[in-house]
Amino acid sequence: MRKDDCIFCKIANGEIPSTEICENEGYRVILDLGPASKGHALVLPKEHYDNITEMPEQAIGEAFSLAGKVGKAMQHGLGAAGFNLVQNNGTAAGQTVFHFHIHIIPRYENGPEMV
Ligand code: DGP
Repeated sequence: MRKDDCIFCKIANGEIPSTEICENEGYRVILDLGPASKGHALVLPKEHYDNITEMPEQAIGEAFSLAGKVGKAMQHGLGAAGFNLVQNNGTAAGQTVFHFHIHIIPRYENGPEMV
C-alpha cells in the first residue's frame, strides 16, 4: 500500500523525479541525495513499510537480493572494491526517512571517493 505523505512512496512510484539506477515491478533503486561515497544508492520498495519489522519475509529477501546485485554491478561499473549494505530501523538507529530502504554504499581502495 502506498502512503500519501511519504516522499519515498512518491519517488519509488515515479511521482517525484530521482536519479534512477534501475527499476523492476516492486522496487526502484536511486542515488542517495547525500552520498557517503560515489554511487551511494538506495533500494526502495514501491509498497510502503515504515521499516523492516513491517515487511513480509519475501519482500525482505527480494530487497536484499536486489541490493546485492546492484552492489556487484557497482564493483564492475564503478570500480568499487567492495560495498556496504546498511539498513536503519528507528530514530535511535539513525533512520530519518520512515519508508524501508537499503543503502548500498560502494567502497573504494583509496578512501570514500566522493562525487
Ligand atoms: P536513513 O538515515 O537510513 O533514513 O537514510 C535516508 C537517506 O535518504 C539519507 O541518506 C538521505 C536520503 N534522502 C532523503 N531524502 C531524499 C530524497 O528526497 N531523495 C533522495 N534521492 N535521497 C533522499
